[in-house]
Amino acid sequence: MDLGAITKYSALHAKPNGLILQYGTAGFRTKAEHLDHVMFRMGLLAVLRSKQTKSTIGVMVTASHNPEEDNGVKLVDPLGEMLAPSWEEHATCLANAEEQDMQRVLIDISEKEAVNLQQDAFVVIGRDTRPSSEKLSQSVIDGVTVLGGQFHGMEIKSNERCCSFDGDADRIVYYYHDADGHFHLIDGDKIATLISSFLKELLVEIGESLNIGVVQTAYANGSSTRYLEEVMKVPVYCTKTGVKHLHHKAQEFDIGVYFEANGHGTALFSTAVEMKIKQSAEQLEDKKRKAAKMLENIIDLFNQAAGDAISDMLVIEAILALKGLTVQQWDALYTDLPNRQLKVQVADRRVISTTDAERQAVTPPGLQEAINDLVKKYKLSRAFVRPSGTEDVVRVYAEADSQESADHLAHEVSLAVFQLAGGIGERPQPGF
Ligand code: NG1
Ligand code: ZN
Repeated sequence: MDLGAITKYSALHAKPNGLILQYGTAGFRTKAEHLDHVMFRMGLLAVLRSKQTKSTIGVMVTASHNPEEDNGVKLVDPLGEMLAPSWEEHATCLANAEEQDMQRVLIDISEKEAVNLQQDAFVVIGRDTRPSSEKLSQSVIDGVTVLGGQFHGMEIKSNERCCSFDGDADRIVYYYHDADGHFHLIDGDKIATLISSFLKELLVEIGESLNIGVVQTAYANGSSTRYLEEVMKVPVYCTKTGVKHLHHKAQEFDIGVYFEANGHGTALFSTAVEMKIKQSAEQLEDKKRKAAKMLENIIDLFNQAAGDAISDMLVIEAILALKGLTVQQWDALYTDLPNRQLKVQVADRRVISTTDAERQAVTPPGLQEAINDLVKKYKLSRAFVRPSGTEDVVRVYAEADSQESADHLAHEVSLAVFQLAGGIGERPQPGF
């Protein structure tokens, strides 16, 4: 351990006097401006943990759904698990050590945990896109480097296909940056489109007339619904928000594909379908047999863990490879209608009740009429409001033929909610 270098670099990431933080389930989480020293020190700690386990350690810089001015850091053990409890204590000790005690704390941890300092160390660092995250992850890198560890920051090259999971890996989205640096999101709607179209093609090839249906929520982009119904001729159904509602509906079909726009989803196959396909795979000839085998494999992949982002990814990757589709070609299947989602604070969000899979507000009186009148002002427009099930807010969704119109419509609907459903705090302001 080059103690001289550690002291020198540590001074560049100095700890504010008297600040005490505790490593909890979410790691360290507080205002971003208080976290620089914590990041540097967690870089150091990750190297020690990596040397001790002779494995890769993860460091994730994020405050998840906390407000934008917050940030946080969490260490991830080699099997993707939470940091071992004794190391959580070391993390707290190290983060709270005053500058002059840093060296001693580091040596203590190394001795207590019998860390072989000669061992190589490897740390994978992830971060979110909040404004403070780039600089803070650089502080982690400084910590890793000063202890001689190697690290990996993933670079996104233009036009390269990327995908991300959420924290518990039950959501997936794809994305890429084009040559002009524009970000393109391929959401759950496009994923459902790719998967259901492919499954339908296989069924046609095999010659089986099994029914297939796609289940969406009101948040599905209008273009996706139109494409599925009009181009792919796949029936589409809408349910309330929440995977359990989609799952339930999808069980009504031989093959039910369901996705929320935010990437929760999977494909379900009835037992009858599985049997039929397995039989077909044995009996059919050549091309048909190949298609049946393919379908059998896809069913197996989804059945291993329904609703799991890794199965979704494997199926998507297989489909893209088999069809020879680039991510750009997939993205170009249809163009999303510009849309905007907003939140409104109200005294009691239960005053809003809905029907028609949350697309129509029944109460408070007059709200739906107001929304209808606003929607009429724009082209290709649609808007709805619903009380969130997970946050104390009313969610507003609007889409229209241009981003400007979608933004305006969402704002006007927010004002209607504020006025008619007991808004609290500041009136919704235009602009985002
Ligand atoms: P609420 O807060 O009820 O809108 C959100 C998501 C749901 C679902 C749940 C988590 C949106 C608009 N809503 O629900 O789709 O993912 O969280 O289970 O994305
Ligand atoms: Zn999740």
